[in-house]
Amino acid sequence: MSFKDRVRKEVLVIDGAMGTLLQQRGLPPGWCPEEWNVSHPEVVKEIHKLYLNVGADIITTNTFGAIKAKLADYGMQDRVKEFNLAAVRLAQEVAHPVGAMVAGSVGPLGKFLQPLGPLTFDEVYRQFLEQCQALVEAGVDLIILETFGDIGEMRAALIAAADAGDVPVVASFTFDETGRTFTGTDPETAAVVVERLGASAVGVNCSVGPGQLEKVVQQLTQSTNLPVLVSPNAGMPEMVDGRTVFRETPAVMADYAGRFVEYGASILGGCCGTTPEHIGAIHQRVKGMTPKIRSNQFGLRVASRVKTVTIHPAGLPVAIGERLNPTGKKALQAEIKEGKTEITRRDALAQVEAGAEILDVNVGVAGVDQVAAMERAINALQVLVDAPLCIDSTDPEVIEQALKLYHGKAIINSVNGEEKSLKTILPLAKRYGAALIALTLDDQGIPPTASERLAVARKIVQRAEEMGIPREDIMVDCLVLTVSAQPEGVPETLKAISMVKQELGLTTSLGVSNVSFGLPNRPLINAAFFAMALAAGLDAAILNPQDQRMMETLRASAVLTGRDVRAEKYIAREQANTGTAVPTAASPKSAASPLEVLYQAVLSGDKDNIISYIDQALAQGLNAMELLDKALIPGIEEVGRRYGEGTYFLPQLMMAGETMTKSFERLRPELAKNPTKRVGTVVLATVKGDVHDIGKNIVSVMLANHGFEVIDLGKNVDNEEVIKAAREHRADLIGLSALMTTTMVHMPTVIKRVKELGLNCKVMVGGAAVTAQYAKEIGADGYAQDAVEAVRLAKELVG
Ligand code: B1M
Repeated sequence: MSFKDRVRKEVLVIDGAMGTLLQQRGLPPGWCPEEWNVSHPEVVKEIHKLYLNVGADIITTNTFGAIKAKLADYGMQDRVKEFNLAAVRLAQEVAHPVGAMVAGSVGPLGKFLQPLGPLTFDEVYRQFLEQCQALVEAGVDLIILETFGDIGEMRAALIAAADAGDVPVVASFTFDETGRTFTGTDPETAAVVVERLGASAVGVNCSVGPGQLEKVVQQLTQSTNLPVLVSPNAGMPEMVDGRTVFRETPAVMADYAGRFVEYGASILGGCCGTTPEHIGAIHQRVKGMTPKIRSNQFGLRVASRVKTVTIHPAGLPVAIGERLNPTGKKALQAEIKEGKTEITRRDALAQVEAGAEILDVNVGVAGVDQVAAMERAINALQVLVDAPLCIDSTDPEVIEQALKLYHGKAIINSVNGEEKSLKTILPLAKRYGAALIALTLDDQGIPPTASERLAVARKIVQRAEEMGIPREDIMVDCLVLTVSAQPEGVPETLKAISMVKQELGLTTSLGVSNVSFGLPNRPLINAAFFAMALAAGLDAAILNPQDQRMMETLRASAVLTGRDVRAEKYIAREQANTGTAVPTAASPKSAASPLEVLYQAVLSGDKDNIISYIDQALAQGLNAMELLDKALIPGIEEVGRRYGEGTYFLPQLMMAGETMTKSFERLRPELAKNPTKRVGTVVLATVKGDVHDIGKNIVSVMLANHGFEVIDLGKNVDNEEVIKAAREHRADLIGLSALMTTTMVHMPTVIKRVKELGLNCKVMVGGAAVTAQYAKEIGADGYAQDAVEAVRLAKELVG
C-alpha cells in the first residue's frame, strides 16, 4: 500500500535521530555523516534496523545534508547522487522486507533566499532538484523536507521535489517556543503555503520538546486537512560538561504522541535526542489508534510569510488595496522607471494602516523592464508589510518572476476565459501554488448578461480543476461596467455575483471604482454601488482603502449582511475610534522631518532609499552625529524592542540591520575628522559568536576621531585573536563589544588571558547586553554605555 493510502488508514510511526547514533558509533566530530553511507554502510543499516525492530513504519535515509551546498563544506559537492543512491539502497534493504517505507530526508541549505540572503530562487531550486531526483531515481516511497525554518526555502524545495517525480512529499518545519518558525511563519501560514504546492502532509520536527509543541500541533491540525507529522526533540537541549543532553523520557514522549493523535496528527516520531527506546514507546502508545480524517472548508486563503488572510463566503469582506498601480499616477510611473521603491513602500504602509488586508501590485509602465520592476517591488514589500500580495499583470513572465520571489501564497490578478490566458496563467498558478482572480470575459469580450458571465466562470473553474487547482482558490470577478455609458450593466453585474455564489459556491471580487468613470463626485457612486455589491454577496473588492467612505461602507455592510456577527468588529472599531490594522511600520508622511523619515526608514528596513534620505538630511544642515543619536539609533532600538516583544520577526530585524549598516557606511566619512595628537592604541572587537557590529563600529570611529589608533578586528572574533592582536600592536587597551547574553561570556575569558599573560593592557567592555555590574564582576577595567562615554573612559584608562 502506498504512503498516501496508509496515512489515511493507520497512524504511522516514523524513526528518530540518526546523527547522534552515528556519533555514538564513532562518526568523528566535523566529519560528513552522509559519507558514511558509502564508507560505513553496515553502521547506517544497523541504526535503521534498531528503529524497525521497535515498530517504525517509516525510516528516513541518512541524507539530511546530502545536497551540494552542505557537502561543499567537506569538499564533497560532487557526490550528491552517490550518497543519496547509497543511502536509499541501505534503507530499502532493511525496510522493504518488513513492509516499512523509506523516506528520503532533505534538510535546508542553511542560507537565506533573496531578499533576506544571497541565494536566488533558481539556485536553491536547482540544488533541491538534484537531490530529489537522486532520491526518486533510487525509489524512495516518500520525500521528507525536514527542519525547514524559512518558508521561502520550503517553497523552492517543494517545487523542486514535485518536478523530481511523482513521489509524496512531507513538508516539515521547525517552530520555536514562540510558536513560529525563526523567520516568523505561523503554523496556519505554513500549512496554507505547502498545501497548494502539492505537499502530501505537513509537519513539525526538531524545534523543541513535545510539551512546547502542543499548541503548534493544535494549530496545524486545525488549519489543514492534510495528514500532520509530529517529530519533536527529546526535550529542550541542555549543556552538561560541554555536551548537549536531551532529557525527555520515552514514556513522556509517548504520552504526548497519543495526545497529538487525538488532536489529529497521524505520523508520529522523534528528532534530536530521541532513540529507538523513544520510538518504541511511541509505537506502543499510538498503534491501533485511528487517524482523524478532517474535511474542513477553509475558503480562499492567501498568505504572506507571516500571516494568512481568509476570504470566506461567511466571513468579513476583504479590502484589496489598489494604489500600487501606476496607471494615471505620474510620480509612481517615474519611480518605477528610475528603479526606486520609495512611493511603493510609503503607499503600501499607508494602505495597510487604512485597513487593506491584501495589496494589489502592478508595475505596468510602458518602456520599463517589468520583470525587474516587479522583482524590486516584491522584494521591498514582502519584508515590509504582513499583508499578502496580489500580483497584477497580464505578462506571464512578470507573473512568474513575482511568484518565484514571493515567499507566501499570492493571488494572480488575473486569468480569464480566453484560451491564451487559460493556457498561460493556470499552469503558473498550479506550479507556484497561487490563488486566482478569474475575470468573466473570454475571446468574445465581456458577455452582456449575468448567465453568460456565469458560464465563463464555470469554464475557468473547470479548466483550473482539471489542472489540479482547487475551486476554492478561485475568486470570480463579475466585472463592472461604467454606469454612465452602460447603465444596464450594473444589475447584470450584481446578478452575476449572486449566481456565481449560489451556483458555483465560489467567492467573488470586483474592481469597484470602474463603475463611476465620467461622472462627478465619483466616490459617492462608488460607495453606493459597493454597498449594493456587498448586499449581493461580494466577498472582496479592489479599492482605495484610504477612501474613508469606501471602508466605512465595507464595515457597515458587513453588519447589515450578517457577516460581522453581532456587529462585533464594527462596535470594537467605533469604540476604539482609532486607525485599523497594526501596521508593520508606520508610513513616513511626506511632511515628516528628516529625522522622522530616517527613523521610519530604519523601522521599515528601507535600505534602498536610506542613503538618499541621509543625503537630504545632511543637505539641510543636520550633522552626522545628530542623525545617529536622534534618528538611526532610536530606530534600531525600537526594532529590537519590537523583535523582543514578537511583533517584528527575523526578516525585519535583518533588513533594519542592513539599513543601519548602510547608513553608517555613508556617515563614516562625515564622522571622521583628522585628529592631531596620538593618545594610544586600542584593539577593538565584537566577541566570538556575535555578529552585531553597528555599535562597535560607532565606537571605533569615535575613538579614531579622538586620537586613538584603532585596530578594529571586526565581529565574531575569536578570543585568542584578540589577545594576539593586542600583543602584536602593543595595545594600551582592548575594547570588547557584546550584544547577546550568550556571547558576553567570552569577555571574562579574554580578561583572564590578559592577566595570565601579564599584558600591560587595560580592558574596556560595552554593548547592549553588558552592564556596569557585569563589567565589575568579570574584572574589566571599565564599562561604557555609549560611544561618547567610551571615548571618555578610554582616555582615562590609557592615562
Ligand atoms: Co540581533 N539581537 N540578533 N541582530 N539585534 C539583539 C541584540 C536582541 C537584544 C534583540 C531582541 O531580542 N530584542 C537579541 C539578543 C537577545 C539576548 O541575547 N539578550 C538579538 C538576537 C536574539 C539576534 C539573533 C539570535 C536573531 C536570530 O537569528 N534569531 C541573531 C544573532 C546573530 C549572532 O550574533 N550570532 C541576531 C542578528 C541580528 C542582525 C544581523 C539581523 C542585526 C545586526 C546587524 C549588525 O550589527 N551588523 C541585529 C540587530 C540590528 C539587533 C538590534 C535590533 C540592534 C543592535 C544595534 O545595532 N543597536 C538588537 C536589539 C537592541 O540592542 N536593542 C538585537 C544600535 C547600536 C548603536 O547599539 O550595539 O548597543 P549598541 O552600541 C551602543 C552601545 O551599546 C555602546 O555604544 C554604542 C553606540 O552608542 N557600545 C559600546 C557598543 N559596543 C561597545 C563597546 C564598548 C563601549 C561601548 O567598549 C569596547
